[in-house]
Amino acid sequence: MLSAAAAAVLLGAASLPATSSMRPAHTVAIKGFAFSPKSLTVTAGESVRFVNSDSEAHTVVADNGTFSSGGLDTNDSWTVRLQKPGKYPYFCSLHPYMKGTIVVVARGGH
Ligand SMILES: [Cu+2]
Repeated sequence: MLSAAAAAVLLGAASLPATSSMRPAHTVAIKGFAFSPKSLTVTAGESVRFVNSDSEAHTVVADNGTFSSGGLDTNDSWTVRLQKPGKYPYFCSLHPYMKGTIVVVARGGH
């Protein structure tokens, strides 16, 4: 049986609203030409916010093309929500040696 909160998340997944009241569940810092944490595990549908703290611009691009942030200048942030469980390696297209991974696990598996 679903709680009200879980039902709301499911509704959100269907219509993809990016409301400001929805706080990101996870943050990845981009600092010193690296993603931190380098590997992050989230539950399907949770938000992952990337914040660029470097003086250089960076991007966040999935190896498989699932997502692409576009250029993030200093202090810019960008949020992605992945609905499909799986492993999502990503990199910075401006500095391809910058790599990270988001692992998405299915909801309700615990
Ligand atoms: Cu970069």
